[in-house]
Amino acid sequence: MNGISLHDLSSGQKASFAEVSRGLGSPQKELPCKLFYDEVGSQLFEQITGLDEYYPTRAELRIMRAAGADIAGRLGPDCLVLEYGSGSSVKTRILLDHLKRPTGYVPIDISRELLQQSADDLARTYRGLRVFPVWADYTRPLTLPSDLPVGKRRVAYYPGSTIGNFVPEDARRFLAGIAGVCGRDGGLVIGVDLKKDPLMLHRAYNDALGITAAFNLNILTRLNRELGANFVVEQFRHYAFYNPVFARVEMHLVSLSEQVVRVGGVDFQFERGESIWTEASYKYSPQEFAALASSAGWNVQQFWTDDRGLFSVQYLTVVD
Ligand code: AVI
Repeated sequence: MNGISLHDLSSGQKASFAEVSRGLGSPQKELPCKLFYDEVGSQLFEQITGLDEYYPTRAELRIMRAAGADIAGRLGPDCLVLEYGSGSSVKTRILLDHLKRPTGYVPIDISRELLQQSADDLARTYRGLRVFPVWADYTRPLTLPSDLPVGKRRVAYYPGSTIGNFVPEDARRFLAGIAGVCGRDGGLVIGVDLKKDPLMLHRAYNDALGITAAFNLNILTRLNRELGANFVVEQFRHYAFYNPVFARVEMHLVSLSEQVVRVGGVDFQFERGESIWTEASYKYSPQEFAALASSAGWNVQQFWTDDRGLFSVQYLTVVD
């Protein structure tokens, strides 16, 4: 069975040599974190979400279970739900379980396999729900399918604190873009990870089983496969730490030796100890996030948190 057909805005979604060579050619070498999510990386991320140390997914699920009915009540009946970075859509089910007559569900994701599977699963579970999966890099401006049903209002769902993976200025631009897509009366339900004990953060990104390390290092394997690079993965070390000055966890891949790596026919020199910065994961206080949202055209209407105050789910509306 082929399943629901995907709206393909992905251009094949291979790593872009231009983007990669720009990143590796910078004084602080860097790679975009969206490159984590090939098939293997997406599976590793799913494993991360179940790790003892990785508290965000469990905390967010707890909040969604406790507040799902309240959230759905605020969104109201007959809305069109757009989900950015839908992944395996586990939290979405909680929302859909409570929503009244959603006119459609539009999951948007960079990982083709996960998107196809979750779109098919959701359509099977929620009979009558119209599902319009869009395979795309949602961090870029995208034109949604023109045949989406018109609901009473458009609401976006952006769980997982993936907003933390943007530097604040890009986060502002991205949130403003969602406000434009949702339009007047639009709503946004967003998961936002909160500032906390740095040791807890450290453990969350340095798990004992080494799954986060494998997730980080997989980016090199991907470049070897897709861009004909010759990274020797064992010559790099996963290194993640919380930087309280910028309130972000930084993930790096540190070169264990002086070496030259060829990517798409171009040589890149690495000193021993030099790093490639692969991800930033910003943590916010409630006030800081409200200020960011407001600068992007959103008002925070409601804020839910778990009993330990680790994570938040927030309901925002477009400023009139
Ligand atoms: C997807 N994103 C919110 C995760 C995070 O926590 O920043 C990605 C991740 N990186 C390492 N572990 C999980």
